[in-house]
Amino acid sequence: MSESLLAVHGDVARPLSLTYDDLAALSADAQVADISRLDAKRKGDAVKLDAVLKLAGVKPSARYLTLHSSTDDFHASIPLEVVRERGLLVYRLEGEPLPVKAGGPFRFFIPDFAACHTQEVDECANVKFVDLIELSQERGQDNRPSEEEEHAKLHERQQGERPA
Ligand SMILES: Nc1nc2c(c(=O)[nH]1)N[C@H]1C(S)=C(S)[C@@H](COP(=O)(O)O)O[C@H]1N2
Ligand SMILES: [Mo]
Repeated sequence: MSESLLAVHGDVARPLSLTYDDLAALSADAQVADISRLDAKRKGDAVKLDAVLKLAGVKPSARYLTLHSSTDDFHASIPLEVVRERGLLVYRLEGEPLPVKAGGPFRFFIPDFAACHTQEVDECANVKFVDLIELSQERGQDNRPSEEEEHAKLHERQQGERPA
């Protein structure tokens, strides 16, 4: 059991606060088992972002989706339309909540991301430890590193954090 919550706020009809059990209880067509089938370097089970957005009832006014991690104050804001269909939320590994070292308890994942900071939706937008998904009309908070050097430092730090 995990007490961690994934909130969905902003331009939605029904603000949500989801647990591991809530995601696990979503219907079979919302589930994407074993994401290593999509990317050999990734592990775990996910739910479709779209299923969560439908649950929340995203308003037509929403144009941006912002992924917030208060754990390390990391944020990425991306146009909703480009991730609505293909975005995933990884939440389970081997029948347990996704561990922090794998970016859990909730990790955003876009299977076919572009290289780091090349586009609005790049690998850097695969936000780990997501605790809030915010829908808005305008672009939200985004502190993905824009400078090559700053970005290289962030990657170095993350290498250290990654499991051996
Ligand atoms: N919370 C959080 N998520 C994050 C980051 C971060 O520093 N904090 N770094 C991003 C960047 S820059 C990249 S390239 C990917 C790297 O994911 P990986 O370590 O699983 O390869 O995570 C992204 N998600
Ligand atoms: Mo990155």
